[in-house]
Amino acid sequence: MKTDKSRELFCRSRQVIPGGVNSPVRAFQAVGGDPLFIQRAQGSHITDVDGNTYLDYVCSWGPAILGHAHPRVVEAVQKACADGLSFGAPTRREMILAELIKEAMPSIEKLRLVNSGTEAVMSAIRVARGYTKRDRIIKFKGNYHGHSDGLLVKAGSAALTTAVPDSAGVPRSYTENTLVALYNDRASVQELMEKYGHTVAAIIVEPVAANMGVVLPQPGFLGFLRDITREYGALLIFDEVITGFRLGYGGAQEQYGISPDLTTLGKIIGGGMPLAAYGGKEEIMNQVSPMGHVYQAGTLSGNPAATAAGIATLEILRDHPGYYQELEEKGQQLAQAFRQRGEERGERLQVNQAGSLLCAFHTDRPVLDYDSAVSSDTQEYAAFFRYMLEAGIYMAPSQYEAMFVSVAHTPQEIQQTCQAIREYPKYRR
Ligand code: HOZ
Repeated sequence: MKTDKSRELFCRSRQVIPGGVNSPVRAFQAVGGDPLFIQRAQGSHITDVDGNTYLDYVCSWGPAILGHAHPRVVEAVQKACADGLSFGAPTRREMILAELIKEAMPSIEKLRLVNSGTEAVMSAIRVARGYTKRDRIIKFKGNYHGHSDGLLVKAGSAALTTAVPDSAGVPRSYTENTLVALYNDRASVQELMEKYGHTVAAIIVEPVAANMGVVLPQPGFLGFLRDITREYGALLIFDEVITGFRLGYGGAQEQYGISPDLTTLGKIIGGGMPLAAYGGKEEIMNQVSPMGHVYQAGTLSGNPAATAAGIATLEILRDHPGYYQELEEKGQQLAQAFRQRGEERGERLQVNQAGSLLCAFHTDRPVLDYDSAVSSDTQEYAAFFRYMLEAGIYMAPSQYEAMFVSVAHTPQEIQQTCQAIREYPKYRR
């Protein structure tokens, strides 16, 4: 496989962009080799600048649930662009997208559109603090909520593989109100709440963790968080940037039957464009300026092209409820292929899957939390990643990300992937 052009662009990029990338995981540091520079993507495939085409399981890290460049989404964006790219004034599309989101997630009575998941979470936390008049928050070790200062504490995603779970450049005073509990460990939450509960503004959680690989909530864990936050008058924030509109049209909150006070969304709601949102109970969201005293603003918030992509994507998903069953089946088939390989070859493999999100960890410990996730043999993952790439299949370039499946992956492509997974020869470079 020729990758000369990617390599050349990577060399040039490194001269002007730190590490040659605009988001660390893209640099392939966790798997070795140089990143592929992508020329275009269509449906379930991406093509690099050297002309190599791959079956894509990164799916832009989640947004491409319909596959890349869905014709209806592209057409909606083109139409919006022709009318102007940004106005910094209200539009009909913003309202329609907000209505669609509210309809899908009854816990969201009002919402604000922003540009990225990081911004959505940062704003939701500010609202929680403004509403409760409390400063502390609790997050979970290995959960990732974007790169705002107060949340870069024991974070997941590339913060995990680049060894900066606590980033330099974040003053200690910015994180002293961030308490860290253990995912799926009620006792650790209970302990913090007993000590600090009446000063805790919110507990924020990825309802299905998808930034330390995929880790499912244990039965009752999310319900426990709902109860304990109510008990102490704190808010429960579901970070559904990844799970929203992916686990089902109503997100993880619908799947697990839990109604959070605030929700953050991103990825799918922008249909591939930079768009995110935070929302929740009306009384809480009415704290946001200009109604209330919690300030949050943005020149490109509710951008016309991004909202057009989001509306088209959500309308397609809403009108095809069967897609979610198909995605679940595809996820199960891929998970089963990993399990079969593990059993047949006596390999240490733990497979976690929730709908179209999945991850195979190279460890013999069931993966329920951060510590079990990092017991995974990342060199083994790196070898598997390179093998899959050679087989024309593009996986996340890190053990600690999810494998994303889209509506565009055909049954044949899933079978082809399952075969490649099963046939993975155990080798190391
Ligand atoms: N935080 C994202 C993965 N969980 C990274 C996205 C990107 O590099 O595009």
